[in-house]
Amino acid sequence: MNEKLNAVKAELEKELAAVENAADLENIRVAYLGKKGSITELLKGMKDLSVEEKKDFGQKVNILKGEATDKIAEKMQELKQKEIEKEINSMPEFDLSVPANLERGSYHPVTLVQRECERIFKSMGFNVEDYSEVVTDYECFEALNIPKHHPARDMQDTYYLENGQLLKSHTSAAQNAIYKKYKDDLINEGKPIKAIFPGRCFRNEATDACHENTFFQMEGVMVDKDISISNLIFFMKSMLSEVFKRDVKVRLRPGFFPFVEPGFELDISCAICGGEGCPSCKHSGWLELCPCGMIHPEVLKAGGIDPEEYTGFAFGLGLTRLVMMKYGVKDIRDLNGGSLKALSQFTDDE
Ligand code: FA5
Repeated sequence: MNEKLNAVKAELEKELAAVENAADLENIRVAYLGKKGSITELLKGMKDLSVEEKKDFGQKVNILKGEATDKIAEKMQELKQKEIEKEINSMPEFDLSVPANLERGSYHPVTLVQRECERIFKSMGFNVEDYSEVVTDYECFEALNIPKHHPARDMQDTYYLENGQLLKSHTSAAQNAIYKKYKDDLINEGKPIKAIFPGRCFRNEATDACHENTFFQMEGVMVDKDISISNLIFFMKSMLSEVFKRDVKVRLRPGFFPFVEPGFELDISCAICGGEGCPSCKHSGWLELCPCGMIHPEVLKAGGIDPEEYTGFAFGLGLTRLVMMKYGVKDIRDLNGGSLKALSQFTDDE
């Protein structure tokens, strides 16, 4: 048996030294370590040995099996590396002296409108905040007065990660962190909280001319003593007339969101059809653009702010829809389509 073992070992070493590609190496692995492989057969052949011999020989075969496994793995690594090097060497040389023939790129229209909104709000004293796209259930729902199993969650189904976190379905998910970040300045120094936070949002929903599964919103909040709906309307109007550089027709109607009370829907007259009705506005002549309202006392409390002393407004502007209205884009899906021809026509006015 020992001779057989030595012969298997010598044969394996010879074959490993000669093998030149990963496919042949895999065949070798199967031939030695597979179910019917020669090393496996050595183990099977031990049944006729005495107990003492079994102990001694079994140990030797196991050592050989371990060595064979390691050597094959090592060889596989070596062959793969060689294959990568071969591929790199076969690539055509990169000629640095060839003149570049690249056209200048352009900003995505969402970036242009986002920057425009940031500029407008900054000029009115708002901070611009950045927030993660991956958030916790608490940030996205619980801190916004949307407990587990609340029906409002149905409107915002999103993509969940295995660790329980989720891709944020609305920029409101940053509200709690913003309140906590600025509450001390508000309480101790009397500085109002004024912040906007644009961001990418995700929803598990069917797409159409005005709905995407990935889109941008821009949230805004203001908290201080005696903030009222009039402040909210003033800031909304100022922003829209600056973005459109003309008077735009808007309407305010009641809207329900568990994190505001009272809540409103701010719709904009559809700029694609002039209010006549078209697929972009679902034939209503109006497009839901910016829900808003007075921040719910429970949401302020969750952010560490006393609702008896402070009030505030919040809005969630549909940035991608604003882009559609500003530039007359009929189908929201064109904005994520990746067509450079379509996207490069937008230019920075600045
Ligand atoms: C919200 O997301 C609330 N967080 C907004 C809010 C903030 C209310 C603060 C009150 C206070 P809603 O689901 O309606 O609400 O979305 C807000 C806006 O985002 C919509 O008016 C629309 O302009 C845009 N939006 C929503 N879903 C989509 C979508 N699938 N594709 C493109 N835009 C969308």
